[in-house]
Formats: sequence, structure tokens, C-alpha cells
Amino acid sequence: MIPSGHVDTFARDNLPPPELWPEFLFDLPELQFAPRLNCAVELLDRAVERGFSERECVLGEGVRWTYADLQAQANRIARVLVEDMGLVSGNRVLLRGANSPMLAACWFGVVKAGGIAVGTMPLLRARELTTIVHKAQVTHALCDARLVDEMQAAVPQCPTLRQLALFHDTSAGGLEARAASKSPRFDAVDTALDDVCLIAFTSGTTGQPKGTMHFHRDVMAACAGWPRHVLRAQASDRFIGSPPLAFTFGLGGLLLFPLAIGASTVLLEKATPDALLPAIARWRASVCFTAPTSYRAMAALIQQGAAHDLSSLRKCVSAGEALPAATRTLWRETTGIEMIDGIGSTELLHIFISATESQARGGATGVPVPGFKACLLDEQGREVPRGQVGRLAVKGPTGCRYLADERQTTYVRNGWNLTGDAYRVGDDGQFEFQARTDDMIITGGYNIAGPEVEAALMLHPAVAECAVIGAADEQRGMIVKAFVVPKPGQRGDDALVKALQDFVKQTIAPYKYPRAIEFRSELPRTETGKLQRFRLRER
Ligand code: 3UK
Repeated sequence: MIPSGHVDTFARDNLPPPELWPEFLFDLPELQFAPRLNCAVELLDRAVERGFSERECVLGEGVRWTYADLQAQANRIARVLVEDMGLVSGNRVLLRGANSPMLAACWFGVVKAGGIAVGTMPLLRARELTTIVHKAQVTHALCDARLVDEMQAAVPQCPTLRQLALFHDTSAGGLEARAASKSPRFDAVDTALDDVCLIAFTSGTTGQPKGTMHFHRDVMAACAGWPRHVLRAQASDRFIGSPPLAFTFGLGGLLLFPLAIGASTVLLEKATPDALLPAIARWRASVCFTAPTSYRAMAALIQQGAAHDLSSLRKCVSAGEALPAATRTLWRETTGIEMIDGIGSTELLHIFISATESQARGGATGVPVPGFKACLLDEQGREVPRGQVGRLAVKGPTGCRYLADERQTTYVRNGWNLTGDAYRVGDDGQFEFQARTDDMIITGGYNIAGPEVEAALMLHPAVAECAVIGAADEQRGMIVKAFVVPKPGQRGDDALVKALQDFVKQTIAPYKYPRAIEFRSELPRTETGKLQRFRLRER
């Protein structure tokens, strides 16, 4: 490894041993990086050097920052961290807040100062914050004043946490006031390309969250991969969307990728479907990032008559969960836009299989992003024949390095990252998502992928949302069970059960139909919008 630029060696000390790392691939010319690399310098200072100072960069409620503005604010925050809060390079800094320009400035301030950004979801409670602080041995926290209560409640349980500063706080002690007294210039810490700059925690459907460690190089590799080859946005684009910056889908899509190309980004504190739709119109955004369910809900709002000018919109990215073919079609028919689907993970930082608008096919995620290799393996780690379902295995320029976690050997085997997804490769070479490996339903000797049944149900006009799981059954061992949220005005009664069952039998192989259907007013989801099928299985 290259000599670290960190004074505090915690991150390197807690990387998994090199033999447990995945294999990394850096074949492409755009993946050759200098040994000394600070990704905040590459993304922010380089943009200013290239003459982008006066271009719009980060927008939000009441805020319009140019590249020079964001650079100055990040530099000032870096100074507050180093000069007033005693930050030394390598320290972990917890970030807490809804998406906003200030949160973005904090991220860059931390990374310029050689700190390690630890993003946290705004809804987390003191308990969960405490777990993260312990795991990452967090020393500093920058927190939105409106979310201080749970942070404050965590502090007594967090002995490593030495310093807390609040932003969006108008008092003299607030971060903005302290930053305003500092010079807007700051010499970024000269980090190694393989110094950790980011610890992203998995949303964790079960058990303790896992911290994934990413280097400065990983951030630059993510910017050089999917955005450049698949998204292909331009400097004139304006990005918008819902995923929190604490979720690497949001960090990349709403901050790193727009900055890497000199584009602008709108950071919304609230981006539920009913808020995102008017925001796209108001900000005249052109590139949107959100989850499949959000597109589905926005399409429903448009069809119910919500009139918003979406003429600025030209690219729509869906990730986080499988995109049902019905949602792709619905969005195309409603807006005229073919969506870009992509599977990514916190472990691999961002999207590694995806398809451009012209390649896109309903029911398929796409092909490996240039720089990545993907294959499907059986239980013994052998490649399955073409057309058969197997476990998705990926390698590329980024990959899984858990922070002091035994589960490293579950995610990484023989150099491959195993994402926990069951896929099959279609005749056209595209990867088709089947299910999370633990969501496969085995019934009457058949293997049924819950999401395939969900996709069929969603084609029915009475279905707003649904989730399909395997439910224990005395006779069959397991049966296919659907939880359905009916559309407004639809009654969840026996007649609808029968209608939905018949509909599925006519749409896909009849043995896959849900023998049990339960109606719900909503479905359990994680903070990142993922369906929690395990919670439906629990009862
Ligand atoms: C699932 C998908 C089918 C899949 C993420 C884009 O979701 C992200 O990261 P997470 O760590 O979860 C990873 C898991 O989510 N998944 C994500 N996208 C898709 N399944 N089709 C998709 N398009 O099970 C995967 O293993 O929360 C997504 C960018 C960055 C991310 N962190």
C-alpha cells in the first residue's frame, strides 16, 4: 500500500486482511489513478481550476451555490473541523441531516480535511446512531440542528465522540457562523489513493449494520464507470431525486456524479413522490434518481390529473430494488421516458449492471458496466449454464471491504463479490433479476421468485403495491402468499382475491399464482425504500 496521508490509522487498522478482499480490476484507461489522490480535490478544486467557478453547482431551498461557493464553504468547514474541533486526518466524522446544500458542503469539508465521512439516515434514532459511532469509532459529528435531539440522546453512550457542531442553526455557535469567520482557502490533506474517505453503513434488513469502507480511488472509479458509460449526462444537466446522501445511491447520483461533469444538483429535504414531482417542474431538472415505487407513485399522480411541467426531464434512473416491467412501461407511457435501471450496492459503492435507454428491456437490469465482470454461480461456486438461475458474482474497480466484520467472507468468496441476488442471463445477454437469494420460494418442488409474481400482480389495474413471500403451509411446506395494497377505491374482498389469482394464472405459469392473498394499507419498507419481505415472513 502507498504511504497513508492519515495521522489516525483506525481505518487501515480495521480493513479486512488483504486475502479476504475481492479481486479488483483496473484495466480501463479511465481507471488509472495517481498514487496521491483526494477525491474532494478532484471533484471540487479541479472543477474550479477548469473554469467552472461561476457555474451553478448545488441548489436547494433558498440556496443557489456556484462551484466557487461550494468550494469556499467546504474549505471553511474544513477549517472549523481542523482549527476549532481538533480533527486530525483519518478521524471519522458522522454526518446527520436531510439532503441539503449544507450537508453536501460538510461532506466535502470532511473529505478535504482528510476525515472519513460517515453518513447516517435522517430517521435513525439514538440507539442506531450509537451503534454506528461505536463501530466506526466516530470522533466528530456535524448534525442538522433540527435533528439534534436523537444525536444529543446518543452522546452520553458515545465516549469516542469528542465534538459536535450543528448546521442550519442560526446562533453564533452554529456551524455557518463559525465557518463565516474562516478563510475560504484550505490546503486539502494529501491522502493516498487507498486511504479510506467514506464509511457507508448498509441499511441492514436484519442484524447489525455493516460498515463498508471506500477509498478516495473508489469514489473516482464510481464517477468514471456507470455515469460516464451508461448515464451519459452532460454539464448542462440538472440532477434531482430522493435517495439520501447517506445512501451511496444518493451520494453518487445527487452529489458526486453531477460534480464530476460540471453539472448542477438540486438537494431536496423532502422528496416523497408528491413532493418530487412538482420539484422536477419547479427546478426544471433533467436527470432524476429515485426508487421504482416512487416512479410508480408519480405515474399514478400524473394519471390522476396532477399537472406538472416535466418537459425539462430527459433521464430517469431507477435503483435500489428490482424495476418491474410494468413500472417501466407505465413510466414510458406516462412521460415518454425510457428509464435507466441499474443494480448497485453499498459494498460496491454504486451501479455495476445497467442498461442505457436504447438497450433497456423490460424485466432485465442490463449488462455489466464497463470495468466490471459479472457471472452466475451455483452453491459450489461453479458457473451455471446460460439461461439458468444462479447467484450473482461481480468484480470490478470497487468492491466489498467491511469494517471489522466477519461477514466479509459471506460477501466475498474467491475474489468475487456475492451480492445475495439470484439472477439469470437472457438470450440477449442481459441480466434478469429473479429475487434476493433468501427470497426464493420453494413450493411443490418448484423454485419461484417472489418478484416475478409481484411483477404479474402489478399489471392488474386494482393493485397499487404488492409483496410476495413464501408462507409456511402444512401440506405443501411453503405456499406463495401475496400482500396487496389495493388502489384507492378498490375493495380488498374475496372477489378481488379470485380476480387477482386468475389474472396471475393467465399472465405467468399458473403454478406460480398466490394461493393466499392478504390486503394491507401499506407495506413495510427500509429507509432506503426497500421492501422488507422478512417482516412479512416473520408473523
Ligand atoms: C438490490 C436491486 C434489482 C439488490 C444501491 C444503486 O441498493 C443499493 O444498495 P444496497 O446496499 O442494496 C443492494 C441490493 O439492493 N438492488 C439494488 N438495485 C437493484 N435489485 N434491481 C436493481 N436495479 O438486492 C442489491 O444486492 O442498499 C443501488 C446504487 C448504490 C446503491 N448502494
